[in-house]
Formats: sequence, structure tokens, C-alpha cells
Amino acid sequence: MNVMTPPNDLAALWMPFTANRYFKAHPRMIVAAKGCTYTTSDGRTLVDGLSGLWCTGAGHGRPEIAQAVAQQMTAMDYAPGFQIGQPLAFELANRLAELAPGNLDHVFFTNSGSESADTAIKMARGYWRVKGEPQRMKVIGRAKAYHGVNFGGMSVGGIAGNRKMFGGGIDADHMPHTLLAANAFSKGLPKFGAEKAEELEDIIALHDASTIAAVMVEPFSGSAGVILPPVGYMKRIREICDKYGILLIFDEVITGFGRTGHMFGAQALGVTPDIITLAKMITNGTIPMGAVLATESIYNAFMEAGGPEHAIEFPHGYTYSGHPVACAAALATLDVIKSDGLVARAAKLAPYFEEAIHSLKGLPHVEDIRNFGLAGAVQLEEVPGLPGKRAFDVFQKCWDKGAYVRCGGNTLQFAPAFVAETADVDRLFGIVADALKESV
Ligand code: PXG
Repeated sequence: MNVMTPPNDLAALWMPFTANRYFKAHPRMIVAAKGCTYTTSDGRTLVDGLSGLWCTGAGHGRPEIAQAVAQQMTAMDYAPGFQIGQPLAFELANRLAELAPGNLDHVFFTNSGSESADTAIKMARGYWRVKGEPQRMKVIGRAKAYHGVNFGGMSVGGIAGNRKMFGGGIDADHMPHTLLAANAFSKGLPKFGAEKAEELEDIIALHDASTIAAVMVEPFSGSAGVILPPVGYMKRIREICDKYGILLIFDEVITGFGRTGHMFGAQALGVTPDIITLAKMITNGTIPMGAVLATESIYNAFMEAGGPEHAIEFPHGYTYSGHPVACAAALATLDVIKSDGLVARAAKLAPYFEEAIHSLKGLPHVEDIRNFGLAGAVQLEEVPGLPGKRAFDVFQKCWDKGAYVRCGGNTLQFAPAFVAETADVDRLFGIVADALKESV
């Protein structure tokens, strides 16, 4: 294997969501990936505990995807998507519409989860404008939610640390999150707390429904440490949205394409939203891409209000919306998901994963463990005055011992590939257990 030596000069790269100073003093470099493993620059093999950043469920290095990308690069490297079409974008939209729940039959392409979030918000606001209710502009999110880093998603998101540096965003308010001490160490969806949904009624009463375009939620909050909706909670959110005619947006950037053991989180929870945002697994992480699915009635509202036929109905889009190479990667990914039965495979591995992650209960500083499908998080007691420090230290120890895991706030997060074997899960949690035992 060609193992690259890390460059001596790490100064020029300003790394995203990274402690740059610590990293540059203690670099952690990966240079190759295959299946459920990464190879470090010093030649060690690490088990990949988060499918990259929740995006490589089909495993790294899938030849089917690489070949489709190479072929498309040669056939047509780029095509303008404004006023001109190319067949792969239509084919992919049809495939996604077929898979989508309910009548979410129209697909808009983006390049990331953040762009999908902002596109969805614009769709919701634009929808009310074309329907003659332009005062419906506010979007209601939740505390601890993550909808990416662009101004719309940042505002609707509820992670203070991601917002406070950047000033005013869009008009948004927030429901409480659904983390409850009574649910600590629950397996799967927690029992208590469905009544948290009623707080949406209070927020609607405060602002008046006539000012609210949409409610935006993740089926479960991934980045905040797998915060799950209590049983019945999401159905109640849907009912309240319906009562006031408010659109419901599911941010399925993490939950889309099988993570929950169902194709979409919507199906896992039995709740159909009006808009779904996607990214990450759409190309198995290979080529940046995102998508927004909207219902027939949202799409039709724009078409009906569109004015003369030559007019643009939705003045929004990206140079790379529906990029042919990304489409080729996504179509190949959907083929792999189908031919390998990956959604069923995720569902089958989930109970084993559940037992493995809950076996960490009782280890030092573990104050909660949460899981759903092939997603899980371990919450650690905070070192007084140093939020995030303990999880960061465990992350570094896992790296040293042979596992890539993710830390965020006081949590460690886990999302193995759907192609993982039980031995990979054992190795991952064996290393995490050893790291926790050494944690101070
Ligand atoms: N929505 C959700 C629900 C996400 O999880 C985004 C939007 C933004 O996607 P982009 O492609 O713009 O990054 C995300 C991203 C973590 C972690 O630690 C999660 C994400 C990204 C990086 C780390 O859990 N999710």
C-alpha cells in the first residue's frame, strides 16, 4: 500500500470544525479507506466508527461507484443545469421520488446538507408567498438541532456554539429538545416525553400560526449525540402542524438511505413530512451532493403561480445542482443499496449494535447511552468547567488504540457502515471500552 507521509507544513489549511492548534501539534492523518476501515499515515488500520461523517454506509471503496464516476467523467464531465437538462438528473430524481414516502415526488438537487437545509427553507417560504400568505416566514426548529452551517440552517439549528460568532440569521424560534433524565439508558425510541411536542402549541400561540412557514426537525438529532424522539412525539408534531397548516420539514441528511433500518427516518417513525432534505449517503460520501424532496402540492403551487411560461418559477439553484458526476455516483449508490439489501442489513445488525453499545454502561463517566437503528451515542459526565474535554480525550485515546469515533460536546457518536460485520462492532466497542476505562 502506498502510505503517504504527512506534509511537514500544516499551516495553510484552515480545517473545518477542528481544533486547528491542537491538530497541528498532534496531527491525525488518514490516507486510505476500504470497507469499514481507514489506514493512517503511519500505516495503522482503524475501524471506522462513524461511516466517515455518517456518509459511507455501503462501506469505503465500492468499485461500482468508482467505475460509474470514472465513466461519467469521461462521457460528460459537467453540464449546465440552468435551462438545460441532462438525463442522469431526471433518472435520479425519478428513482428518489419512487423511494420517497407519501407524495414527495419532486426533487431539487444541491451539493451538501447545509444547502439542502437552506433550499428547503426557501421552498417553504416561497410556497407561502405564491399561496398568497407572504407573512408566513418564520421557521420553528429545536434546541440542539443541527441543520448545517448556512444562514438558514444555522438559524433554525439549536447549537449555540455554531451561532454566536456569526450574528443575526433568519427569523426562527425553537422548541425544546427531547433529552430527559428519565429516559437515560433507553434502548431505541425512549418511552417518556411525547408531551414535549405540546410545546409547539405554545410557540405557535406566541407568534401566531399566520407568521409561521414551517417546522423543521431531524427524525433524530445526530450531531447533538443521537437525541431521539420519544414514542408518539413526532406523530403529535405532525398533527399540530396540520392543525395550523404549517409545513413540516424532515432533515434526513443523516437518517436518509437506511441509517434507521428503514430507507428514510420518516418511514421508521411512521410520519410523512412535506419536505425532506438529503445529502451524505446519497452518493455514499464519494461526491458532494444533496437533494430536497417536496410534495406534489408544493411543486404545483410554484408551477401554478409561475406567470408566463418562459418565467422561472423558483429563482434558486447551484452551478452544480444535479452535477452529472454526482448523479452517476448517486445512481450507482442506489444500485448498491438495492443489490446488497443494505437497508435490511442495517436493520439486521441494529440489535447487535444495540447490545454492544449498551455494554458500556457502568464504565467510568458514562451517564447515558442512546441508540436507534445503526446510530448511537454515549454521553459522558462533563469535566467541571471544560465542556467537551472528556469526550475529546476519549476520541484521541480511541484513535491511538485503533478506532475512529466522533466526539461532539460531551458525547461520543457511533454509526457503523451497514456492511459492518459483528466482529467490526466488537472491535469498535472493545476499543471504546478500553479508552473509557483509562478516562480520567
Ligand atoms: N443536517 C443534518 C441533520 C446534518 O447532520 C447537515 C445538515 C449539514 O450537512 P453538510 O453536508 O452541509 O455538512 C448535517 C451534517 C457529527 C457531524 O459530528 C454531523 C454532520 C456533519 C459533520 C459532523 O455528527 N452533519
